[in-house]
Amino acid sequence: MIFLERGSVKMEFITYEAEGQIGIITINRPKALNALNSAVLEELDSVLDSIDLKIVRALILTGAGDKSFVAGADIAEMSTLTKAEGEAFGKKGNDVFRKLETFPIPVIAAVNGFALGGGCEISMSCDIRICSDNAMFGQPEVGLGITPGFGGTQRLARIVGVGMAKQMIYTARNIKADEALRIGLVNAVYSQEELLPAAKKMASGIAKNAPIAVRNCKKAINDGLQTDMDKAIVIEEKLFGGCFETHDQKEGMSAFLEKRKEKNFINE
Ligand code: DAK
Repeated sequence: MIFLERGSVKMEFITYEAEGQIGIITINRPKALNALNSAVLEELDSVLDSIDLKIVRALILTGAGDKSFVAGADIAEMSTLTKAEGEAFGKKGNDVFRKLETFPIPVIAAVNGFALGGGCEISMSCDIRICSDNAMFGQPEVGLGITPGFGGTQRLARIVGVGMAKQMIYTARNIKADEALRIGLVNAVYSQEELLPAAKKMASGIAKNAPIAVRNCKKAINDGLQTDMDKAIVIEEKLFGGCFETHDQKEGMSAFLEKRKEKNFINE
């Protein structure tokens, strides 16, 4: 891992740029359309550990180039795996995807092309997906003789509903950006040039808000979805209560009462 200025990092397949309160992770393996092999997954895991959460308030995940976000798990690497190795590979992916999903700050997937198999799955581990007009989503695994192995059977159904998820997974049919928008897999579609600026604008909008409150919202939504409504409401109550007595809660409410637009949220 090479540490560059201002918290940026360069690895073989991952680059991380810190732009103030926003972090941008780029998966950079153009020869294989940014497919996820073990090394990419390990680097992604390390880069997440290296992010300074005192400073960074929102993350963007994207792929290098203008053709592919992530074209899936690496088929060449998977092709020779034994059952045990397949399970270990699945665990490596699932652990890092879960780290992304439960990462304390919001993560926006800026999907700039193919998001197939593990690529669609990694985008679904992010909080929010936006894409370019050349994006293509799909879970082609059953055509390769396997099931989605990085959470696709679970997250797709939660995001787009059971019927549509089953249709996409059983037919292995890829869908274009406009259909992904229609079924709610992405929140917005941009031209390729506009995608990253739009992701940065959204990330900046998030970063302007009280960071502890934003983190608690992420946790409340994620944890609440895992349980029934009675328990989910208690989760919300605790995280709501957790915001009180913080500097930022006092600052946010004082600014309102003083009719002041500028707010100084300090993440404390
Ligand atoms: N893996 C490895 N290499 C890939 C790749 C992939 N997923 N996708 C593309 N590449 C490589 C191609 O082999 C090619 O390499 P060279 O031949 O040049 O050396 C290079 O990237 C450019 O690709 P193409 O020449 O094919 O480019 P095209 O524009 O013609 O086509 C494409 C682009 C994205 C439509 C096509 O490459 C494609 O269909 N790629 C495969 C997409 C796919 O099926 N993805 C899903 C992979 S399966 C599990 C864990 C994980 C998973 C499952 C189980 N467990 C352990 C439980 C996840 C599975 C998947 O993700």
